[in-house]
Amino acid sequence: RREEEADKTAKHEFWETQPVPKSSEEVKEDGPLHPPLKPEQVPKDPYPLPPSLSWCLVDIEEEEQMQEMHDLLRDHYVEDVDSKFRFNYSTDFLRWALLPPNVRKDWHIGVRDTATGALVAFISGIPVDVMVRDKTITMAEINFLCVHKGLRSQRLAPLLIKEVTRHVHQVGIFQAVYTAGRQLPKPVSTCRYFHRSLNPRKLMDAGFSKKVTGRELAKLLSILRLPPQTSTPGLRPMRKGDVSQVRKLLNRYLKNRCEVLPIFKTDAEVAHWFMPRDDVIWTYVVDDAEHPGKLSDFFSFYSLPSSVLRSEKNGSTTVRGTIKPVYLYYYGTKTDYEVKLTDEEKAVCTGQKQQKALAKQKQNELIKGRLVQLMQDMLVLAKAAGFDVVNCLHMMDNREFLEEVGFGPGDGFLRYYFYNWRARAFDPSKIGLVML
Ligand code: NHW
Repeated sequence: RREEEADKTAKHEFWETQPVPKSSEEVKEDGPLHPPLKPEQVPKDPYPLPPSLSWCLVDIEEEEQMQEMHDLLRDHYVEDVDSKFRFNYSTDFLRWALLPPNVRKDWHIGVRDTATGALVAFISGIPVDVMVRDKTITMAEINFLCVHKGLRSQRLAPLLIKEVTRHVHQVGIFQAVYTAGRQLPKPVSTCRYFHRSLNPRKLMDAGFSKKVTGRELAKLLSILRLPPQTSTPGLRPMRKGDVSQVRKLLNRYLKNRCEVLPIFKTDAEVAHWFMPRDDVIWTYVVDDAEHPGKLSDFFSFYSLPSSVLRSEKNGSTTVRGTIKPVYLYYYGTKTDYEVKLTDEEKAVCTGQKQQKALAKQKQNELIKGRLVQLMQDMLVLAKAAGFDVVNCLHMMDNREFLEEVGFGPGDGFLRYYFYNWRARAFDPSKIGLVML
């Protein structure tokens, strides 16, 4: 809140020139800030860079270029406020995140040092259909904006953003979605990070969680203890033959529960985003014992390690280890299908409105119970796979199970933004789009 208030009067030399609402604006209606541009209104040439720097496309299907991009992010991407941790995305993860079936390879944009050829900055986008309340909009999902530490505060980020915007405009797309930890004009939602520790001792040693010893530690270890095996009958890893059912389950669940959600139009997209990949993404389905082959639920999580940093006397940082978190990705359950009221309930609750409210309440209770069970199993699987902590945001239906399965609130927040789309604010539980 403090950051939001401060931002109302902050000066944003760049963002003030962009089609986003001002931080002080009270958004009352959804809609674009500017209409689609005509092809001749989209600049043909790249934005000028200082002569020491040059634009390039980064072809991440080429092993060497992928490695360069990976190394740039490994050494210069997102850190926490105290510079204790830095995301360390694997090359397999980046391939997953940036090469979906509908990839636009000219949205993988880099900046090189003209003299040495070294990659010093990057920004990327992937196309995504996002439903925002009742509208489905084709957008660019922008991610992995990164400038080498030696080139910070030189207004390179605005150039990267304008350049990717130009490429996106060229194919007739005029909206984007992005997230950032920091406050900018103007978030449509602010979600808090929650953490569920699986390996408390390691997290304490790494400085990720508060150190406790003796009795307190024993108590914590006992609270966090997990059963050795999962408990949901029919739970198994997702297979190729599950793709189309997962697609229907997921689209339906998100539409029913959220107001900002991706639409998975094809099986190919679902196969890309959900089929298990070693050390990247895990998806489990529940193969209903009563109707074999009919899936009733699924959930997924992905691995994103963080380097543990040590600050040196000269102000630089070195890596002193790695923590292995998984992040909750999407899930869906059929538990929300047709909630029927009993005759007794109907007799007590006669008005149509009241009955609808009661049905909704029953639905929420059912979903909550089911999610608690599924997420407990997710923790068991993540622990068995050797992970240290499960992270997620306070979004979708997550608040229904966070406390029950031992998540606690963290210090971090993730803010959701649209470019050229004004939207009234969303409660975090209405956000159904997970950004990697
Ligand atoms: S958020 C992760 C961003 N990356 C990092 O935090 C990595 C570490 N930091 C850096 O590499 C996920 C640099 O600090 C960066 C800024 C590059 C962040 N989003 O060059 P200057 C994403 O990737 C504004 C948006 O001097 P710098 C999403 C800042 O407010 N704007 O700063 C990315 C200021 O503008 P202002 C950000 O520190 C979404 C200006 O940049 C920002 O050397 C991008 C300063 O530039 C951020 N995270 O480099 C938007 N961080 O107006 C996409 C700073 O306040 C928009 N700034 O003066 C949509 C485009 C497509 C549209 C299609 C229709």
